[in-house]
Amino acid sequence: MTQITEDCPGVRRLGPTFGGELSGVRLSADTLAEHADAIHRAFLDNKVLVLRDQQITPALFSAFGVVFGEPDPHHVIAMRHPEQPNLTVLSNQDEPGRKPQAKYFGAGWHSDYSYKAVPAAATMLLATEVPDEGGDTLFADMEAAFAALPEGRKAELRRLRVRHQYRWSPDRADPWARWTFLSESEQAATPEVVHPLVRRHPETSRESLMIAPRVIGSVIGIEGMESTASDALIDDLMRHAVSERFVYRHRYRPWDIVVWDNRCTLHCATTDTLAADKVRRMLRITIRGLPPIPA
Ligand SMILES: O=C(O)CCC(=O)C(=O)O
Ligand SMILES: [Fe+2]
Repeated sequence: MTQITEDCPGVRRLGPTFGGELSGVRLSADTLAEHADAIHRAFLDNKVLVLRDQQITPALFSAFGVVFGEPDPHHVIAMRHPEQPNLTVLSNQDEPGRKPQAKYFGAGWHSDYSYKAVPAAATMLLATEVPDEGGDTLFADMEAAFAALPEGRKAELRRLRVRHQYRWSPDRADPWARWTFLSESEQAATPEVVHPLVRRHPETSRESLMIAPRVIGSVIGIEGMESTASDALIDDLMRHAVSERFVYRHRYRPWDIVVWDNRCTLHCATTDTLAADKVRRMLRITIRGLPPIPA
């Protein structure tokens, strides 16, 4: 059934509580400015916004990113696009100069740059090479997940803060394996930071859970809480947040643009289970946010 979201004409709902496909937009250098407001509004309303069939150049994709704010390229320098410094190139293939782990970038639930003092606002991918199957991205609606909790629980959670540090690693059993993936200066650029567990969105004012799995989501634990209790709380919140009723699975078509709001969603790449002969390449832009606002 095609459902049009009430507040945003031209948008078809994709996921259970969020996710929208915006139609009627063909991006070009001439039309970008004219569409910018509608795109930005649809992004805020839908949290994950999809535009189909946008066969555009890296330069135009880079210009598209600026609609959402100031680009903030990934700290792993080897992943950057050679000509467009704001773009990262994601690939599940062995690419020159890259560590093999880079093929599984983002496999595991997380919110981009949650391990930084200033996390990402939006991230967007342009799907330049898409396998015939697999390589989907999963998204979870962290506003809906928070809203579904009992009031007493919400009040308790609003008082907590979470310790984050960049720990992404394909080795689930060894969170500190990140040190083999990052250079010394990249390590120095990612010290521990503390963020509220419940954050308020700076543009929509809605509350959402800011949590991710402990090892792969760059979360160390709840501030001031003994580790067994902290681990149990985080695992429990994660089970809740990524249950089917809050999750949208995006299956890519070539030249999809997918833009997500890291301030109210989590996402998870599935490239770790994609067969090596299924080629998947994406251009990626991440937009700088603000320090998270406690709810
Ligand atoms: O490749 C994907 O599906 C998502 C990768 C990711 O986590 C990101 O680009 O932030
Ligand atoms: Fe990510």
